[in-house]
Parts: sequence; structure tokens; C-alpha cells
Amino acid sequence: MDKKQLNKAALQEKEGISNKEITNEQAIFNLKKNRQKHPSTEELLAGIIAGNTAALSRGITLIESHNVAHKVKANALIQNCLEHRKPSIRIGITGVPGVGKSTFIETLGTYLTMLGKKVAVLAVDPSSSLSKGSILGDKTRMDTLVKNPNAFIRPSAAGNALGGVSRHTREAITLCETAGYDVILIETVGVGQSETSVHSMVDFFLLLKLAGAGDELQGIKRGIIEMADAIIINKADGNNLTAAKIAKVEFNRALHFYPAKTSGWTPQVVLCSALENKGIDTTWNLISDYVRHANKEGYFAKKRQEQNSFWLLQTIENQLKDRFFQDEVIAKELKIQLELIAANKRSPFAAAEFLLDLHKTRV
Ligand SMILES: Nc1nc2c(ncn2[C@@H]2O[C@H](COP(=O)(O)OP(=O)(O)OP(=O)(O)O)[C@@H](O)[C@H]2O)c(=O)[nH]1
Ligand SMILES: [Mg+2]
Repeated sequence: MDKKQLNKAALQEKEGISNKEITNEQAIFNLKKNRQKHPSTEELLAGIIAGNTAALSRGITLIESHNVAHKVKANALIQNCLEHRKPSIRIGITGVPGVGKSTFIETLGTYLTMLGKKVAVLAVDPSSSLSKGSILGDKTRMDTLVKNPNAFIRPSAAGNALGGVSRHTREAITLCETAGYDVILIETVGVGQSETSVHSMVDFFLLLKLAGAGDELQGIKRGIIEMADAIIINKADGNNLTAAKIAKVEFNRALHFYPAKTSGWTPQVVLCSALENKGIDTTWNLISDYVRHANKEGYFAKKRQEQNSFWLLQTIENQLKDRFFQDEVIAKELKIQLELIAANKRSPFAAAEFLLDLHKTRV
């Protein structure tokens, strides 16, 4: 009897479970038993399909790894997950630091689990690393959700390249859907390109705002408002409530000046207090209305397809760049060409052409 069969037999004996159930259960058993060992792709896949959070976490760690062997494994895992994905709603949540994104996710996530849903939270933060910055704060602000058995919270490690972070997040979504999470919430802080990337991987995009502060103060770019399917005015509580009500009227008026969405959906403004659990149900009803609307129009699936095409092209672009800049010969020659340009001995275009031709000979 090999080790796998031994594990299977031990588990069967311990749990008294049938042969049919054994594959996934066995995988989880193996994962728990061999915590130090690297699980095989099959074990990870079976664990993820069974909704095991340890397997899901390890799967995400694998896709975030820069190790070449891990990348091969990660690609196989993602490929195998595709056909096992369950339907989900992907929601992006953005807003300036401190607007209350994490608190909002904590309240909305808890509400959704009370409706019987499984909720996964992924945080994209290009400005912080796992050990410092707001991500650690996020963990503490999702105190209740973190302990909820129907919730899974995963901060994304900040990579050097934003493209990397986004790609990992998108792949993490696939793993969460395979694990049976109905709602995927993606938190991103309004910095750099992160909202644009998150917008292109979600079905519904929520912008959290504060009343009484101008757009400039809130660091909100016009493009972000255009991307939003709903604007949530958070912290509509206590002394802030009156200002929040005024802001709602103003936003509703302002939204008329934005071009109509291709989905045919009219963005809505909702008052919310994440802290006092107000407006959370209204927000969810709104999202559900959107999903119904988008499904009826065939837009829901169409948008996901368009996003897939976008990510294919994006990935090619990123990988071509990576391959080019990681090539040692190119790196050396690039230095020389930069010096030639600085000395006015070569034009940037001629240098680019030279380097691209050189690269062509090396692939
Ligand atoms: N009064 C009030 N305070 C809130 C509300 N939501 C969040 N806060 C407070 O605002 C502060 C920031 O909340 P977070 O949820 O961490 O904000 P965030 O947008 O996730 O912040 P970053 O992750 O740093 O970008 C905390 O002190 C929260 O308690 C709310 O609805 N009302
Ligand atoms: Mg946060």
C-alpha cells in the first residue's frame, strides 16, 4: 500500500466515510497531515473544490510565487479550476484611505453570510506590503468576518509591478469561485492604476465617498466616478448625517452629466453607515437588481468575456515586457544604448529598433 492509500484507509477508518466522498476528504486529510510538505496540484485542486480554506490559501500562495517551478504548478492548478468554478458575483470596492472600505466589507460580508452566502475578500493594495501598511490594519478591521466560517479573507501581497498584483488577484478569484464562494469582494485603495485594474475584473464596482469633502480632497479622479455602478456615501451617521443627505442629492445631480453606461444601468447613490450597519441591505438589494438587469440583457456574461479578452492581451503585453527586460544580453545592451542616446550618438527610436531586433534573434 502506498502513502496515499494508507492515508485514505486511515481516514476512512477514522471518519467512516464512503469511497465516493474520499477523494476530496482524502486531499484535505493529506493537506492537514503534511502541512510542511508541498501538496500536489491534484491535492490542492481537490481541497479547493471541497471548499477547504487551507487548500485555498496554499493555492493562492502558489499563484503569488515567483518561483519558476511554482508558476508551472500554479498554471496547471488554475487551468484545472476553470471547469469547477461556481457562479459568483464579483464586487470591487474602492475609495480613499480611511473612507471605511474595510469596515464596509466587514458589515456587508457579515450580512451576506447571514443570508447564507459564502464570502471571499481579496485586498489589493499596491502601496503596502504584507508586513506593514494598511493591510495589517485591514485584518484588525475585519475582526468579526475573519472568524466567520463562511468567510475567507486574503490580503494580496504587494508586488513590484501592479500588473502582477492584478493578475494574482484575478487568479485568486478563480480559486475562490472553485471553492464555492458566492460573493467575491475586492478592496482596493484609490492609488495609481489599481482601481482601473480591479474594475476590469469585477461585475459591479462600488465607490465609497465621504460627505462634505470635495473630490480633490478625496483624491478621486473623474474616471473613477465614471467606472462606478454605485456611489456609497459612507459614515452617514451622527453629526455627519445631514451633510451626507446633501451629498446624496448633489451626487445624483452630478451623475446626470456622465455618459450613459453600455450596460444600460443607471448608477445609484446610497447613504450608508458601515459602523452602524445602515444602508447595507439597500446596497445589497441594489447589487442584486443590477445582476438581474445585467443577466436579462445578456450583459453579465458579455462583460466577463470582454474582461477575459482584456486580460489575455494585458498578460501578453506584460509577459513580452518581462521577457525583454529580464534578458541579460538585452539588459547589457540597453545600458550601452542609453549611453549612446545620452551622448547624442543615437536616436531613441533607432536604439529601440536595434534592441527589439536583437531580442527577436534571442527568442
Ligand atoms: N462614523 C463612522 N466611522 C466609520 C464608518 N466606517 C468606518 N469608519 C471608521 O473610519 C476609520 C477607517 O476605516 P477603514 O474601514 O479602515 O477604512 P479603509 O477605507 O479600509 O482604510 P484603508 O484600508 O487604510 O484605505 C476607522 O476608524 C473606522 O472605524 C462609518 O460608517 N461611520
Ligand atoms: Mg482598508
